Amino acid sequence: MYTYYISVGSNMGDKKGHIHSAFQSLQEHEAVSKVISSKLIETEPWGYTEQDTFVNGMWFCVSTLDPHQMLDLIQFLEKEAGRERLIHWGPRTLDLDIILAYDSHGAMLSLSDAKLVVPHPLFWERTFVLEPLYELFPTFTYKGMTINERLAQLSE
Ligand code: PH2
Ligand code: MG
Ligand code: MG
Repeated sequence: MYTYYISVGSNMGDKKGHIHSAFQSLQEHEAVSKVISSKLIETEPWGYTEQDTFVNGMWFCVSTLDPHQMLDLIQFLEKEAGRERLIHWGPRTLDLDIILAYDSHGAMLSLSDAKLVVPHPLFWERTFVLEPLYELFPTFTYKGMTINERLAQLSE
């Protein structure tokens, strides 16, 4: 059994609709026993700023799928939402990123290969990831800092 924190984002078409459909598909998947969503928030584009505002959120998910199997599943859900990979960090109907992963003992997984890097290499820089993560996991600390301390630092 694994637990995941999966960041969700959309800034094209029916943004909340894409997110809700993917949430339902994940919830109905036989290898997924639980999915909890944070609130969805509207955020300004980060990185590549010449694009529409995003709807962002975070999912907590319990599954027997290992990280690479989970990656395959969320990439399938992105495809179902009509995702095309055109511009790096550009507009997308649905983006699902594994932010954190834990094994059945509650140990945080660190992995890095050509397909997948966990924890997500940029999550600690992004308020649109940290705000919804805080809602689901307020006690999380990283590099000796709480999420709230990091958010304060990022807004300086
Ligand atoms: N995703 C990106 C790039 N920039 N900005 C916001 N606000 N939300 C996102 O989900 C986002 C972004 C690449 O994954
Ligand atoms: Mg992303
Ligand atoms: Mg992505």
